Amino acid sequence: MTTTQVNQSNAYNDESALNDYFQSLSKMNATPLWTAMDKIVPPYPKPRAAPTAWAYSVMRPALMHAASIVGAEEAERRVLMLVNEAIAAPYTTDTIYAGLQIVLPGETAPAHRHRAFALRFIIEGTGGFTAIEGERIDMRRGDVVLTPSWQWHDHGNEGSDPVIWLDGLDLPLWQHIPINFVDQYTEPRYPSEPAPDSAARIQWKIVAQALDEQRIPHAIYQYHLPDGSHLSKTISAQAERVEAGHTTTTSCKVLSYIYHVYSGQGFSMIKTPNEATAKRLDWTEKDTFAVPAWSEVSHTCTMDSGAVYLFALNDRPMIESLTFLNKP
Ligand code: 1HN
Repeated sequence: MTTTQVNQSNAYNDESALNDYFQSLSKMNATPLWTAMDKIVPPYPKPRAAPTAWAYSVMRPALMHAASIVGAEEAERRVLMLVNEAIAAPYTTDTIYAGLQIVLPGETAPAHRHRAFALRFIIEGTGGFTAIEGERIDMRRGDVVLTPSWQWHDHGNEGSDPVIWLDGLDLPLWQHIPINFVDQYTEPRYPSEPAPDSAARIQWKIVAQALDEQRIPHAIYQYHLPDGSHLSKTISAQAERVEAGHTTTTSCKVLSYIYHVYSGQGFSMIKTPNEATAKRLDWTEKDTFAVPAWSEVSHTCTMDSGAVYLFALNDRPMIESLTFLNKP
């Protein structure tokens, strides 16, 4: 036996020799793959996110509190980030960030632009607007307003009540691909003209109509741009209608979602690949909840009459462009 062979077998039997070896590796900026393989390539998908819910009855007073301690202009964006209970900000799911933003009457959230894509779902208030690259777009409840990458945008409120909306951004992606940054405009507002027909706004009435035309207990509508493409290359959105008393068929998609309840009441059962049992999240109008990737999900409308209308951000464009929308 050569000296090299003896040393090799000793190294595998003697724990302290193994530790010495691992320590010597760390000085080389190296580490064994074989002790970390199952973490790096797990035997089943392992989203870090957990099902998490944010009740509007809790979040709205917290937003009003924020509005009492910092101005919109001073804050740049006065937002409460929705932090997944299992991952630090800016992760609401592993791939999607969401936050709740408030602008008081007379305030301006100043003009800036960034690489990240944003879309907003308007929750309450009248008189709010977003100016996007010179187009001034009114924000009305249920509407979606898009802010494509690198377009100047500022927000204002010319009404008499607070305007509150849900922001959805592709921020998690840019934690891994660090090419997102912000550019501040020289003035608080970028010059803009009213643009009532802007393609950057998708009105709720169009979406609700598309859902109601599907005469089935569980209707789904995928938001799209006029050319049929997703709302961005990274994140997009869908809306769903669930009839009174109905529970949707449990389905398990590759995607992750951030749901927002436009109207109605009910609950969702969400079983992530990490848990043996499903978690029940109860929700009502204006609540928000996160659904991790690869989760088994059903939604139940608990109302006696009418239907629940759900809005959801999703990461469909990213996953689809990687060709992994369907499971193997
Ligand atoms: C942003 O620009 C807005 O324009 C909201 O309203 C949230 C979170 C991170 C980075 C930029 C907005 C944001 C953001």
